[in-house]
Amino acid sequence: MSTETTTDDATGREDAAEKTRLLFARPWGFVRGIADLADLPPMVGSEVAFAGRSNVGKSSLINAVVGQAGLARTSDTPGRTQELNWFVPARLDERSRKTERMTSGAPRDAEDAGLSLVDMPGYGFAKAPKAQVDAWTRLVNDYLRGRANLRRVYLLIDARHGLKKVDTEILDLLDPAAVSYQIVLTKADKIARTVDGAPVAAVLAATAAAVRRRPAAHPEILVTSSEAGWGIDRLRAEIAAFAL
Ligand SMILES: Nc1nc2c(ncn2[C@@H]2O[C@H](COP(=O)(O)OP(=O)(O)O)[C@@H](O)[C@H]2O)c(=O)[nH]1
Ligand SMILES: [Mg+2]
Repeated sequence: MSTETTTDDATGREDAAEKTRLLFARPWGFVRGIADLADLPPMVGSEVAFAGRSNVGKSSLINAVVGQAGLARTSDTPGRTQELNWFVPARLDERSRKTERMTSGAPRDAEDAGLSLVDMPGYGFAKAPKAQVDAWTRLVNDYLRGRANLRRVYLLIDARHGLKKVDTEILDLLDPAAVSYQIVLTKADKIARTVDGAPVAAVLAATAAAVRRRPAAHPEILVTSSEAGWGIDRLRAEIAAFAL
């Protein structure tokens, strides 16, 4: 009995690893950017979204996860992307089960993959006019509350700074929306030479303590560096598990 269970577990792990590998071996592409809720794409498959301050590393993390440097546009200029951006993988070739080559017209299909990644507009950039902040809040709030297929929001926090007041305001928005969210520390390479170095451990502990009582927060916090590749495989595996 126990032997059977162990074998099943091992098979399950192998299947999950293969599902992850196949999902991110596909060429991913940008499908849509929206600034208005009226333009939301239909709910197809699961969605996983990346939120965080401008410049925290959202686009870089998406690129690292899909293994495509230029997919989501990264920038040193904060506050440029005021849109929700959708990314989905190319459809699998059913006969060979190999990925199709990405050409500009390659078919991309959230239904086939059962998953879309959403790059959310950054917040917290300095000197934003109130009207822009209000528009951002409305867009994000409506998206968070109206998206039944949104399985997880990864809230990115710069490992150098930890949670700031503006991040806490986002947590206050996420909790009542009842969307499961998880904190991801980014740019860990900027404070330590290893993924579990002492400076990282300190921010990790402080951040975990800050979200402990938050109802929709996933208790575990991920440490990543898109630059060094830290935490990327782990994140891939978690995201692939959401694919339908
Ligand atoms: N050292 C380091 N720099 C990073 C990392 N991730 C992003 N960056 C840099 O931080 C800046 C902002 O990244 P970006 O992904 O555009 O942030 P976004 O505004 O949240 O999408 C860019 O200059 C990136 O090269 C990382 O893991 N390590
Ligand atoms: Mg970005």
